[in-house]
This record gives sequence, C-alpha cells and structure tokens, in this order.
Amino acid sequence: MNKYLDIHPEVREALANGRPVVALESTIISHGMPYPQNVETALRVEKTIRENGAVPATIAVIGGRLKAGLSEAEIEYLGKKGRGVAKTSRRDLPVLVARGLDGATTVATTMIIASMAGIKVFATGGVGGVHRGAETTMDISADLEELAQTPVMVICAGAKSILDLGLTLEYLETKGVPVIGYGTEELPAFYTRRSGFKVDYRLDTPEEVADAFRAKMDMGLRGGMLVTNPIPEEYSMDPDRINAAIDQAIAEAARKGIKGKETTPFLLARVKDITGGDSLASNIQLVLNNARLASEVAKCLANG
Ligand code: PSU
Ligand code: MN
Repeated sequence: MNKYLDIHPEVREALANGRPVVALESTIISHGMPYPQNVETALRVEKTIRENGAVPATIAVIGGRLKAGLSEAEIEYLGKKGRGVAKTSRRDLPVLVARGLDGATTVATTMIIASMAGIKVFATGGVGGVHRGAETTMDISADLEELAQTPVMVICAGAKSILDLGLTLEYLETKGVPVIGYGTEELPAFYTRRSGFKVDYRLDTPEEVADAFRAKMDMGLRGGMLVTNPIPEEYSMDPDRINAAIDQAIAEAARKGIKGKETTPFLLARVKDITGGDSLASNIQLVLNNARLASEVAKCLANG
C-alpha cells in the first residue's frame, strides 16, 4: 500500500469485507458552498449514503496525507478553512504531499485517491470539462483526462453550461469514456434536466449501471465511466434564468482576466451570487440525489 495514503478505519473495514463504499470530493466543501452550509451538506451527504446501505469516504489531502474517509472534525476543518484550502488537481499532488500541506480534491484527484484505496464509485455534483472558448485558451479540465485513465465511476448531475457541453462530449468520446444518462437520453446540465445534447447510452437501473462498469473492468479497458443523473424535477431551475446568470459570469471572468485553476471556482461563485440562494438549495438536492444512486450502484457492484 501507498505510504502517503490513510484509509479511515470504517472505510478500510468495509473494503476488506467487500461492503459498498462511495467516495466524495472535497472541493465542493471548500470551494463549492459557503460555510456552514458546506459542512452541513457534506455531513448530510455522508448520512444519506449510510441510510442507503453504503459507507461514505470523503476524500481530501490533510497535512500532506492522502485521506480516504474523513472524521467529522476533519470535514469541519476543511469547511471552515474554505478557500484557504488549495484546490488540488492531479498536477498539485506532488508538491502538496512533499510539503505536508492541505488540499481540497477535485473530481480528478478524488478519483486518483479513491482508486489507490480500492473504491470504485464516486458521487459528486458537477464535473469539469472543456471550457467555452477552449479552442483558443486550451482550458480543458484535468477531470476528463482522469476519466480516461483511472478506473472509478463518477456519478454527477451532468456539467454546468459554464462549459462547452458539446466539446466536452467530443473530448470524452475521443478518450473512450462512456457517458451514461440515468433514466435519460439527454445530458443533464446540473441545475436543469436538459441540455439539448445526447448521451451515449441511457440506462435505467442501478444494476444496469453496475453491469456496464463491471464489463468495462473485466475487459481490462482503461479508465472510468461518467454517469449523469438529472436533478429531481422539483428542484430544477428555469433554464433562461440560469443561462443568463452563466453568460453574465463568463463575461465578468473575461473582463477580469480570470485564468487557469481560478476559472471554474470564479464562475461557480458568480453564478451562485447572481441567482441568490435558490441555486444553492438545488445544488444540495442534486448532490443528495447522486449520493443515493451511487449507494445503490455500489451495493450492486459489491453483490456482483
Ligand atoms: N463543476 C461544478 N461544481 C464543482 C466543480 C466543477 O459544477 O464543484 C469543481 C469540481 O471539484 C471539479 C472542479 O472537479 O471544479 C473542476 O475544476 P477545473 O475546471 O479547474 O478542472
Ligand atoms: Mn482549467
């Protein structure tokens, strides 16, 4: 086992006994929501996973240690520190670990640490992707490359249209990443159930999702799978309102010259501010919805 990795005892025991485990990311805690809603939501998501018969493993880097499974005190610590914790993608891990620093893990880094620990299923809100204008900026999230190489299933609510969703799907196709719509033929766009873009396959049950992932693993095909689960109807937002907020946020980012790893957090925070508290409530609900589906899929994989 990797000398930098700490697996929480409850997670270790579940993995040793073949019980279902669901990984969770920590950028959503430190950068995705304000304190204290971020800590409340993180704990509520863990509770939902337990109620659905699986063991949660929130992932982060603390004091240079790769953590698969956090204590409540560690979640509180990350939530309170908020943006003071470095957003950590694949390229950030070596220096953070060598220096003994804290890091909030993105989808890419959460996949890396989950995979080191032997966790196959990961629930989150939204994934990174190809940014609008990437044909000149080359701003493409490392999340996509990670999906191409690391064997973890990511269950999300699609991607926000802060991204170019069409180019994101093209990139995933090139990299051989299956994009599944859970109960839908259309890629969900986080706050809304529809985007106008088709997914590769529609699957309708946790068993079907688990079977597809198992087949991928059994064939020795490298990489993970992206499962997109639409936000429940009652929490979905008006597309015109959300798209206007996104356009405004993108224009502000361009005006301010926001670049690199700051782009996504800046856009997410602005969209949230422009739309007020509504988008936060929707965001929380879609994460809970993904945690429930991930628990069911993890149970199917554990029983398979
Ligand atoms: N998209 C969202 N919510 C998020 C993120 C993206 O709708 O919280 C976070 C995730 O942690 C994701 C990261 O992995 O941002 C992607 O950042 P970047 O685009 O810099 O790779
Ligand atoms: Mn980027």
